[in-house]
Amino acid sequence: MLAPVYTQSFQIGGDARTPAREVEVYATPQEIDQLVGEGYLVRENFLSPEQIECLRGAVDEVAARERTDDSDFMKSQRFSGQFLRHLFDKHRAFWELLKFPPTVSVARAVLGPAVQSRLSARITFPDVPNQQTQWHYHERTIPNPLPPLFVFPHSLDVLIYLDDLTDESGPVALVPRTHIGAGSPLKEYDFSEKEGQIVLRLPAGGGVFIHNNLWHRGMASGSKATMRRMLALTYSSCWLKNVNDGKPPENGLTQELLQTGDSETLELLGVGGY
Ligand SMILES: O=C(O)CCC(=O)C(=O)O
Ligand SMILES: [Fe+2]
Repeated sequence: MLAPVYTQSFQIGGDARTPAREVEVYATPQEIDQLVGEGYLVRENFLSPEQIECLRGAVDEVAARERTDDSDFMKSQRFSGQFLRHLFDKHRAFWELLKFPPTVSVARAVLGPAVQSRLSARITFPDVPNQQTQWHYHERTIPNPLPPLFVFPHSLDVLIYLDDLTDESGPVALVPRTHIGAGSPLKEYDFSEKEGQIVLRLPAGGGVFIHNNLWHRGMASGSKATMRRMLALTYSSCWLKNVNDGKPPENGLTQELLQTGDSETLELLGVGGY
């Protein structure tokens, strides 16, 4: 299993009266450099078999609850599959990932110690071929021309796969280094092969960290598609707006955590830390 490799100490605001924050980083300094420079870092073993089972059950439960007869999740050409949002609010099993050291420590190493997170999922289904997403990146906020004091929206997604990522279920593709600078805009309905693209096939429980501006796409499932459940765990500095598609549920489960959680929990939920 993954383990901490080194400790990074952060003194905030140069104020020695505030205790430094120590982060036990679950990656080597070389891996951190690769994530920052190339825009991605692969992990084959985020989760144990027990954790995979538990998270699959939670995804299935929420997916069944949200599926309706008029669900249009198979109809989108650009992003097919069923998308689930605000998952910390929808099932307690996901709380396992709220303070998950193998991911949050890496997020803190590259973004700073005060990060917030959110959790989404994408599910594609057995026996439905050609489920895929177009090329895209997540923080589509960079103006052209670039204003001189523009703050780059650095954030990090951890794509965690609860099923094997194969040619049948649909690998994930990414283009290293496309997260740097303003990049060139991608067009809608772009499924083309990109120069330098990397195609990842991974065992269940593995995944990949990506910078949120990295070009990536979920590739098409094959003619005998198998179940494919992906979790997207997103981290950003806690002072950046924590935007999630879709409305949060009324009386979501995190209401309880907001009442009882410690300061780290509140920070991870986007309350405090700034
Ligand atoms: O399913 C995948 O592998 C990637 C999906 C994706 O990029 C997304 O949902 O934003
Ligand atoms: Fe994506």
